[in-house]
Amino acid sequence: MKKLLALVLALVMVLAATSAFADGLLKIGYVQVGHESDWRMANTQNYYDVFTKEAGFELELIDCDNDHALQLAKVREFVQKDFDYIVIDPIQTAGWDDVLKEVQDAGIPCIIADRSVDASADLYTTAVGTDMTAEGETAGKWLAEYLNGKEAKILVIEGSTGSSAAIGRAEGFNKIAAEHPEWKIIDSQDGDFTQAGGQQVMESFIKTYGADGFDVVVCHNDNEAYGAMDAMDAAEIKYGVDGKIIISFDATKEGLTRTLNGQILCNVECNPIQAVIVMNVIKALQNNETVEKFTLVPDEGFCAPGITSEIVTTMTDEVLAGRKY
Ligand code: GZL
Repeated sequence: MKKLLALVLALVMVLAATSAFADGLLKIGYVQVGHESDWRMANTQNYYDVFTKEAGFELELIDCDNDHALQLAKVREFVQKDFDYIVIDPIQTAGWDDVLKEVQDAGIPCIIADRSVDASADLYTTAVGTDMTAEGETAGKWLAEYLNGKEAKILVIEGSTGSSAAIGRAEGFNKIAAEHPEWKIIDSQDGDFTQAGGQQVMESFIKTYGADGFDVVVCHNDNEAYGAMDAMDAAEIKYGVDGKIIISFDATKEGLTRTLNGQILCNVECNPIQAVIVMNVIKALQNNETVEKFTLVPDEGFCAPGITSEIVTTMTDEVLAGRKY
């Protein structure tokens, strides 16, 4: 009888320990922008690949469908669900102070990932992301190198209005454009980082300016560039080395494939593979280590074959083969 009791007791302890271990998973809430682009899907998949139960995490990722108000509401919902960490990729930079204060008052560490917010850095634990302004500058510097003093009429298909990606890329590109009076940015419209948006804006540009009214199209991401190509194909407008100059951002696998084949002449990377960096920041915080207020995710630029550049890497089959997303 005593042996049976001891066995039952041991079993109960093992079960308790097991359930305690299961409760040992770090609960991570990721409030994601949406599913607007290939970049975004790669970023989302990367979080699922990294924040696994085997790695000691329980991830809840919410797709906010590019809706800022919904994003604020979801962060507030997450505060009630006592996550160990809340990660936010902010659709737009403005309007975050109150909700970040609520997260802070709830004692939940908050990481701003990818895009940035117009809020005091005291309101969140740390941030991880790329330098979007530098990305815009890289595009401008490459164009200056490529045009080599030639005049150019430039159209811009912007990313989602109010997003730090659109703001930063415009800021960086315009800084270089200001050094080139021979350039003229004749129009700039929001394509919302989608292929449909890019096509719609390009169609309206073609209607307004005509095939001969522009020389360069700067697209704030690859999906907008694909849409712009769709519109130019329909209007039988050539692009590439002997046509309109298309500049894009993100450098996704498809975007670099179109750079390798000469459709896109310059593609500036914005690396979506950020989850490991965020995980390492979380681990450091778990170990009570001091973390930097901002961790930069490095990126680079690429141009089509046949173009020599000091600013970006010329695409080859090997470069494309080495790309992860
Ligand atoms: C940039 C990221 C942007 C991408 C787009 O860091 O936030 O959002 O450039 C995506 O493709 O939609």
